[in-house]
Amino acid sequence: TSRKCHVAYAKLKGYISLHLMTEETNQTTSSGLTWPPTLKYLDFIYKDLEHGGVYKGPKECKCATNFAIIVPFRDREQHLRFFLFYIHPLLQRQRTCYTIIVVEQDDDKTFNKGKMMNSGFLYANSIGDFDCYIFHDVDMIAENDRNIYQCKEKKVAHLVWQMDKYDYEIPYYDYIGGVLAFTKEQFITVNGFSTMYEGWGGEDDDMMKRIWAKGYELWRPRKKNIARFKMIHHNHDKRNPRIDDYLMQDLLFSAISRQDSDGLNSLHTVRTDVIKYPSHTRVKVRS
Ligand code: UD2
Ligand code: MN
Repeated sequence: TSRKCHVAYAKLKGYISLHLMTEETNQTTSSGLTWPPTLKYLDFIYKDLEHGGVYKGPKECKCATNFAIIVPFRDREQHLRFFLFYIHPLLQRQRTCYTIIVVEQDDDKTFNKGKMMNSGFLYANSIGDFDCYIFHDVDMIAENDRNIYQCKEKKVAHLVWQMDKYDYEIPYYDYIGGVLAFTKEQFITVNGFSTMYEGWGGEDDDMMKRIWAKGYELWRPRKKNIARFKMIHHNHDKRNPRIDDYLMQDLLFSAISRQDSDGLNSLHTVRTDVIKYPSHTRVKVRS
């Protein structure tokens, strides 16, 4: 099958109605299934994938692109179950090949999202050659499958524009939370995410400064209602307290001067385990 397959845009569903589907949790559906599906059941649904959440494309053609979907994770099993239920069919409808890599912080320290994402990038790099690395919050569910998951050669792609949490308005222009797509060259050039943000907040604003400092611009799907996401409702996580405001200001103030020494090249995490489930690869990392 040398024919390259490209997304059949017209066949994409557009809106996927999500409202009820992600609010009513731990229900048992009429057919007796737990909702959201258990990880065990998800492994059954995706049993035909190559283990580790690897999709190599439809039979009739060869994928034009191969993506690493990198998900920072800890203590969010229910969100992960929703995420895995929705992301596989969406990417397959978009005719792209991919590997789902869930990077789980494997210690009791404050959550460090930057370190988990950088570790995910290094792991992905060690197992294959990807055209695009998509850093994806576990609780973000695309509402419109015409939001093509993609990287851009010259710009960093931010695939979120409207979110239910903000009444589908954009919070502020240079907001880049949720789902961010880099080519390998872009991510290495910005030296990944800062590893200094222990806890909630700041690492994405820091990344915006890094992107600009290295001469990249941001790209977003412009058409209204394409880059629509639902963030599954959640409270703050116990082990991810908000970073002290003064520390966050200091870190953001020194973001550019620190960029070339704080990130991919200063990551001292330890990979403690890699488990290949049918639905995803779980990479455990001590921060
Ligand atoms: C916003 C941003 C997020 C990040 C965060 C500040 C959006 C859509 N997202 O998300 O990108 O910048 O602010 O840090 O604007 N996580 C875990 N376990 C934890 C804590 C976090 O798995 O205990 C992961 C998970 O993938 C989660 C992500 O980190 O989706 C971001 O954390 P959040 O969802 O608590 O933060 P939120 O929704 O304010
Ligand atoms: Mn969230």
